[in-house]
Amino acid sequence: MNIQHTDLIRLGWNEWFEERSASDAKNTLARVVAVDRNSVLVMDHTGVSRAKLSGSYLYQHRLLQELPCVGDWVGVEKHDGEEMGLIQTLLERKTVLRRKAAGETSDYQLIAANMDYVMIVQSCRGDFNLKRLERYLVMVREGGAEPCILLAKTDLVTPDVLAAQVAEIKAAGISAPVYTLSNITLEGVEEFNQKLLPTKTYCFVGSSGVGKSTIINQLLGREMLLTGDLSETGEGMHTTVRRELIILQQGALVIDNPGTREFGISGSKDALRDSFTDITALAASCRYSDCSHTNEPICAVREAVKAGTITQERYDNFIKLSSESKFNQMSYAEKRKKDRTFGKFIKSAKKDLEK
Ligand SMILES: Nc1nc2c(ncn2[C@@H]2O[C@H](COP(=O)(O)OP(=O)(O)OP(=O)(O)O)[C@@H](O)[C@H]2O)c(=O)[nH]1
Ligand SMILES: [Mg+2]
Ligand SMILES: [Zn+2]
Repeated sequence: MNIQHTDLIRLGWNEWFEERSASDAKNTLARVVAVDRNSVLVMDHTGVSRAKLSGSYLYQHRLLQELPCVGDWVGVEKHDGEEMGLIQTLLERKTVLRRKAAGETSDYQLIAANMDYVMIVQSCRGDFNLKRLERYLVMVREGGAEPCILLAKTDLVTPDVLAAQVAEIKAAGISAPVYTLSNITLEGVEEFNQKLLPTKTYCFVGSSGVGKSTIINQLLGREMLLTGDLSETGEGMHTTVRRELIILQQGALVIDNPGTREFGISGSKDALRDSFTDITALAASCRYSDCSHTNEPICAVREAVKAGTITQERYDNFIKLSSESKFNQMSYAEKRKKDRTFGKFIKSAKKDLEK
């Protein structure tokens, strides 16, 4: 495969995008580095500039998830002498990180796009939570990126506590790599830094105050992102207010995120299967191939819970996530139906215009 846009490789461009991008002489390819209220900050081979959505783009794309988000590749039309570029196209996304939009809608809010890895950050003290970790893992896999787990603030716990947390992750059957580090003692920072590969994009997620921005500043070797001082209670406060994509000196691209309080899981069966490999392996021995592992006779999963091979907690979490996942699939189907109706509406509206 021949990559024509070699000057974009350092921004994360690769063969996957090259294969899917139509040659388009009018527009310049650029990557979205931040989305602000009235404009989008984009980076291309010449540097950073501002752009806004063109009228025709807005006309054609009405769904929340069709709006550019951090990490997206867009086609920008630039006119000489004009400060603002016009975003005309949005390239297909390789991966996404998304959550259900607030309220009753089946719309999704995109957190970021086209990341290769998602760093799920938890603080060893006060924040470590296996269930939340599993929720994140499902969400990451669903969006197509690779998850990594980062336990931060290791200076706040004893080595025993840290070892127990790592062991708990492994015992839960989670196969994602686990890194540990402290921004105070710097233990683990260099090892972590070396794992980050040039031209790959890493999105950092996790509760507020766990140290995401501090870690990224550490990797940058300077203070660029605002970090928060802990409140009296030791609870984190929201410091990062916008998502942004930053290129590290060593070439990796990182996306910082404001801490997330709750994540609606937008799960698929596949993503769930990947996160509960032990349960899905057992499911093959259930009597019914579509066993829900709740009330069917001869269920290998419930047998395993009874025998203690799978903890009650893990089982409960699996059942909860799979029912949420079913719910979301349903609303996704509904949304598709709505989309089609809306598409027809747009088509007929255009025809009317042409008359
Ligand atoms: N003890 C200790 N404190 C840390 C460590 N890393 C960060 N902190 C402190 O934790 C607080 C929150 O750190 P941030 O980096 O702002 O956390 P964040 O995850 O970016 O938070 P949001 O932007 O709100 O999502 C700051 O006061 C940091 O100084 C660490 O390794 N050890
Ligand atoms: Mg932050
Ligand atoms: Zn079963």
